[in-house]
Amino acid sequence: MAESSMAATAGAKTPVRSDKTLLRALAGERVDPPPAWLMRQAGRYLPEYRATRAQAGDFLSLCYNPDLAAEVTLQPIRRFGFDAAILFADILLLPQALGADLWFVTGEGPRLSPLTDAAGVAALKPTGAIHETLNPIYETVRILRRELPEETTLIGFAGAPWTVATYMIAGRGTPDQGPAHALRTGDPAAFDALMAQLTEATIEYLSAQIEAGAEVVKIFDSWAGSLKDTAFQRYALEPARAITAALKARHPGIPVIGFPREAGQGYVGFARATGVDCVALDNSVSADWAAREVQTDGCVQGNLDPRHMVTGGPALTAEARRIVRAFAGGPHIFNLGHGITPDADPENVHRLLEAIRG
Ligand code: 1CP
Repeated sequence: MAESSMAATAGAKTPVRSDKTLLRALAGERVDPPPAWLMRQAGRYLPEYRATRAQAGDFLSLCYNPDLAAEVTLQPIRRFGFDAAILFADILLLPQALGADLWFVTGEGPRLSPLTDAAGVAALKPTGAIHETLNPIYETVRILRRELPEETTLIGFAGAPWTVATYMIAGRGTPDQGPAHALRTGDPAAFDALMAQLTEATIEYLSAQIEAGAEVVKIFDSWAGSLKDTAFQRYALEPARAITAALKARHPGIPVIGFPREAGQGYVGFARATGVDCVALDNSVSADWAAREVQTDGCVQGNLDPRHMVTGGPALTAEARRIVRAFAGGPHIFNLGHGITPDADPENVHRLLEAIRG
């Protein structure tokens, strides 16, 4: 109640005040202990996830089944009591909604029909058609808003246009994003047309998630690190800026987390240049450096090496506490630097939360 009345009087620029720790950190407040969640917190390291995935049949059927997708989103909340839940879906559902064929090869990863030229871009469905495919995802969001504990924040997400384009162009994950770089330099008009449509479609997709009940959205640019200098500005910064501006114009106060993974020096000034409320950091940068160079602009998220969730022991506790201390001077959301891996030990998640929360 208090939350909605404050929202009504807060005005367009002021973030909604809330008792939710994650929203407070995103609004620029230093929260002690910091709110915590983990990328890929619903996943194969949890036996209950593997059971629900088997019930769904395969990964994509799980994504498009709102009851089961909501169930796997809730599993790590029940088991660990994280401060946030992230919608269970995948960044590659958007290309599928735009007409790409998509399937997952067990043990290898995603496959899509490759998009190699201007004709391929022109053959994509119009942006307005995406909701036909993505409606079940919005239903998952609605179920989650009903079922999540009051103190848990619901995060929606999408891939950033560059990262999504790398999969669409190659038709699969690649070590160096070579095919996408080749199209970017070889046929810039086709590449720019693809980026423009992905930017527009991402705005529509995230906006629909927000309308369904997502309280924060995160933009995953997993391959931002392979863009340098002007290419980074044009294809990582600029789309993040355009998406953030459009979402905030439509949904005043909606917090946005940007994750330009492995951007290195590109993390500096990223929040100012794009308008995101929080920059998520991978574990290749030091927390002390990021506290000085990035957190000075606002909230940061990160950045424990996911290997600690496999190896555990005193190093896990020491490293988690070191990160909490490094970021203790400003707003911080605790997370890993990348997703938790299938070989992680769920007991180590309990140990991690103990280390953070004391
Ligand atoms: O169960 C399984 O076998 C499938 C494994 C899996 C899972 C659990 C995939 C396949 N996607 C997901 C869920 C997922 N993907 C979420 C759900 C929410 C959560 O974090 O719990 C999110 C946010 C993603 C985002 C995603 N998908 C990214 C960006 C983040 C990152 O990891 O860098 C990327 C690049 C993908 C593509 C993708 N989907 C799945 C795989 C194996 C991959 C990566 C392929 C590659 O390595 O190139």
